[in-house]
Amino acid sequence: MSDAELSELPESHPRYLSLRTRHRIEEGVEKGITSKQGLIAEGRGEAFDYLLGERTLPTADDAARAAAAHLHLARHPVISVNGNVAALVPEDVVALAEVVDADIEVNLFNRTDERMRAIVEHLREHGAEDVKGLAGDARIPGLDHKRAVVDADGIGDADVVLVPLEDGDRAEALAAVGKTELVVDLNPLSRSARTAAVPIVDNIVRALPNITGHARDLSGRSREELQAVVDGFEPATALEAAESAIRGGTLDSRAEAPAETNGER
Ligand code: PTJ
Repeated sequence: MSDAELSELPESHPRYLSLRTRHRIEEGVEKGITSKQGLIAEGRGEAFDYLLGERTLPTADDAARAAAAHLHLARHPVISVNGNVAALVPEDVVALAEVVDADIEVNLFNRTDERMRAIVEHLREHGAEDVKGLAGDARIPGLDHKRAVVDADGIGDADVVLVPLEDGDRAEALAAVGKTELVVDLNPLSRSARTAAVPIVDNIVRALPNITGHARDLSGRSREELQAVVDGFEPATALEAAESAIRGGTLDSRAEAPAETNGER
């Protein structure tokens, strides 16, 4: 879809948001930010989102709040950015990093120098000041060469990492070295979602602003209050709720209003 076609599409069109999201991914591929595999990943995500009713489940909202509490409690939080995340939500990544004082690091499944540089530049254009990932001077053990590359003073040093749309192997490898993983993935059956301390089964375009909304709301709370939010979240319950919404959803339930959240939409 071209820019002109998108600008002519009324916002009332039932697939407006989905088409706008696709358009961002298409643009990402054209700019050399998103990989071709990213197009396939987006299609898969879209199918899950359709079955979820393109809404934030109450349990996904709880997960977003727990993720925000984890990010506030962290010694060194890092938001990992891949080609899909950079294309879809660059301004939301920058906003969240600012609220929770996190580093932003580009970390790619299909790592090339050109894509790394294009994504760093794209994030800078959207307001990021310091973007990590280019140093690539540390390795996550247990992964093949390129997927293992991280910055020693970024993901290498992080205690909490937000990894949206991660591939399962790397999610497992990060968890194996003791990092707390906050995962955004529309597939509740994926290994990344199942490995995560906090699986947020929601579309990244809704989840990131929602985490930021919760993070703003939780700013200034005591460590005890934040810990209570973390302790009150049950990953297994959130995964079960998402799976059951996907398997049992009907067109009627999909038409229900989205869950009330503290996030900005
Ligand atoms: O930019 P790179 O090189 O790091 O590559 C990124 C992709 C996403 C291509 C790579 O990590 C990959 O191949 O991932 P997978 O294994 O296809 O997993 C992507 C997961 O993200 C799937 O479970 C999708 O359902 C999910 N997903 C796709 N789009 C969204 C999503 N989850 C949340 N929001 C989305 N918009």
